Amino acid sequence: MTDHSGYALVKDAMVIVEDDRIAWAGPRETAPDNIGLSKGFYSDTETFDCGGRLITPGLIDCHTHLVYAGNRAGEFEQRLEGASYADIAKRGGGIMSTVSAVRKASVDSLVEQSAPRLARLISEGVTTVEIKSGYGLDSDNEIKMLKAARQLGDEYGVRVRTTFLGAHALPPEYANRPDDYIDHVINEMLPRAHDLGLVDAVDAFCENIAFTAAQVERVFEAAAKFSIPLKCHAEQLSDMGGAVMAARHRALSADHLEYLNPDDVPILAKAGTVAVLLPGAFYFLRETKLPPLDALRKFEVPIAVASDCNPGSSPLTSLLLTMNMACTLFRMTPAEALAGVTVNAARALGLADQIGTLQAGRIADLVIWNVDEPAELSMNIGLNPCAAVMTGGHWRSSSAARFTNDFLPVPGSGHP
Ligand code: DI6
Ligand code: FE
Repeated sequence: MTDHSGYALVKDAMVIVEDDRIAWAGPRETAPDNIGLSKGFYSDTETFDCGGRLITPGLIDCHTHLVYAGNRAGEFEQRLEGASYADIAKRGGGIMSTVSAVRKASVDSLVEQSAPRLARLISEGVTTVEIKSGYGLDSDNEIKMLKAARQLGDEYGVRVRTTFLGAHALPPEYANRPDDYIDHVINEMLPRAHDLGLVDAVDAFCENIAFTAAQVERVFEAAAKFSIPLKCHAEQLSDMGGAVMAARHRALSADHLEYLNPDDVPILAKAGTVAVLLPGAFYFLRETKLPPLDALRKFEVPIAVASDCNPGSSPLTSLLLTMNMACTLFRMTPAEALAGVTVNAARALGLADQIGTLQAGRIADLVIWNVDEPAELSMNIGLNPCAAVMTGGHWRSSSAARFTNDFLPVPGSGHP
């Protein structure tokens, strides 16, 4: 007998959608017969029999750098010959090589080059994607990236949250002057991007190959003046104290965390900061130090899981494969992995009251899966059992048409 307790799974369930929202969800036999009646809800509604298939919230990829130009296949080869990710960065490759490619690209070219990555994610039931800037490293180019991210969301009918990551790496114009660059981020880049309404959150790379916790803290103080929510790349390659500093600033999330000291975990718990784990980067960089999973569980820090889709450390465009990696590499349970790409990912984006659960009042983003058990979503490597996707109360027709194998959401029986 499979234990489904961790999933809050409801057998023989019904979801009632009204406009763009879930009006009710629960066991079919207890479905209210009066919901929406005042609006003639049942007279003009369509019903769909999902044939007993699993329904989950739309998946949320809460940490990506999927807008970029070019590729870093050469670095992949160099690493296979023994160079480390940090060595390559110190030689001016790594993030800086993508910066050169992005600076040469137009918004349209960025959209065109990034679209296949987004399409691949959404083919697996992703309905919300966070996309960071961070490969422009000056105002115009960071803004260009954020515009490309928003345009992708509009074109693909997926909710895109844009994060300003100006403090991702030190651009060549500011070589050996990191504090001057931070001044520029604070005084010029962030205010301009914010004025254009392009910044949903602010992130920074706190790392020995990037910025210190004190430098990142200055960016966070500037963001706080605009009331912009915070996120932090912390403790990926070394323990720089970024996660604790981020928690002190009540950041939505601290991301990566392989080198987080377990003794610091209670500080994240107290702040309500989500731990976003990125097993794709752990895998691709052949990291061996595991994030402090036991301490995160013990202190009940919400754990999200994301692709970190980027050209250097995680060229990963599958959230289902990311869930598999979270289980196989981090020993997370399949139920934790599913929570990591739904309810906890929503928290990491500050959207927990809108998306991430199948619950009355939430936006009707949901996925119907051709699986018997929810653990299959994390177990399979490369199979895509996504049968149909609804975003904001609408069936995603392109997805249903393009990616369905044996199920199409056509009106059927099941009227209450
Ligand atoms: N950590 C990461 O894993 C990505 N950025 C970051 O701060 C990697 C970005 C890249 O290598 O292009
Ligand atoms: Fe990242």
